[in-house]
Amino acid sequence: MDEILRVKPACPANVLLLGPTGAGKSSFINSILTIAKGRYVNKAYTGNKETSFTTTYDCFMDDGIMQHCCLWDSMGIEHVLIGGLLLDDLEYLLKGHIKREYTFNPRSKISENDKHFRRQPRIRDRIHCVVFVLDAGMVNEVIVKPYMSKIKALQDRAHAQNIPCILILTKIDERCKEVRKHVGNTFLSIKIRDAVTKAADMFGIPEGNIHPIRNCEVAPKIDDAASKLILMAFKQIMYYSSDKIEELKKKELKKKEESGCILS
Ligand SMILES: Nc1nc2c(ncn2[C@@H]2O[C@H](COP(=O)(O)OP(=O)(O)OP(=O)(O)O)[C@@H](O)[C@H]2O)c(=O)[nH]1
Ligand SMILES: [Mg+2]
Repeated sequence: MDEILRVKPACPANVLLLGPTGAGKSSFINSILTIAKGRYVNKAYTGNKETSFTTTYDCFMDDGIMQHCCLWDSMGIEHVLIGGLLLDDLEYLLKGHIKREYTFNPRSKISENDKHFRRQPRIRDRIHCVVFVLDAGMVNEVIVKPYMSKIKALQDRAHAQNIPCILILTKIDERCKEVRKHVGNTFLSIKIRDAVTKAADMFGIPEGNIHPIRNCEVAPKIDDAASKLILMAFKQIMYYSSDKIEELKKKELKKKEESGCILS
């Protein structure tokens, strides 16, 4: 937690959570808020529905470890062609065009005349890190296949803008019974190691950027082993976001110098 507190980006880090419906995006936000507060928090509504439970774009901030971060909860990805988060909306999200409280329409992208559309986003409005959230039990070619093309396309959009991507594998307690008994067994579990290796292969994300976690809300007590895994992921999210903000600031400064707006 001390290391996270030492990360002080030039503006709050905007972190966008993406992933299939029911993967645990909203639960991950609640987990970080829970650890930050030291008690259970349930601000980002979670639940199980066939279509996305979260339909409104919302941002979560807090004090402590969350003081320099906004976690953005978005609508889930669905494997059907029309449904869930649209690629066009994602493009706008990444560039910071969509304001808080926009309700996604899975049939059509946001209109540029919508009151939630920001015409000229600044660096502080852009997304600085993308976090893909996937159920560890889904890391299996057959199950994840219908989602693959959509997830890859989302990844491509983030890569095109050079936005760092991290992958969170949730529900490790359901993937391995030894982990269910004690989350401290995570790095001893062959099943979890296999899920991480497979995910790295399938999505082309380095293993160091993949974090197996168990969300807090599923246990009767907040436990240290589960919190540590979540904090490790969050620390990397903060480091990467901070680097991205620095890069954007440098680029903006260079542009201003080149256009003669300021003396170099
Ligand atoms: N066992 C277990 N259940 C989890 C975990 N994380 C989330 N869940 C459960 O999975 C269900 C879906 O979680 P959400 O956080 O609502 O998922 P989401 O990705 O926000 O889903 P949408 O908003 O529908 O896109 C909830 O019932 C959670 O309690 C976990 O680590 N382990
Ligand atoms: Mg949700």
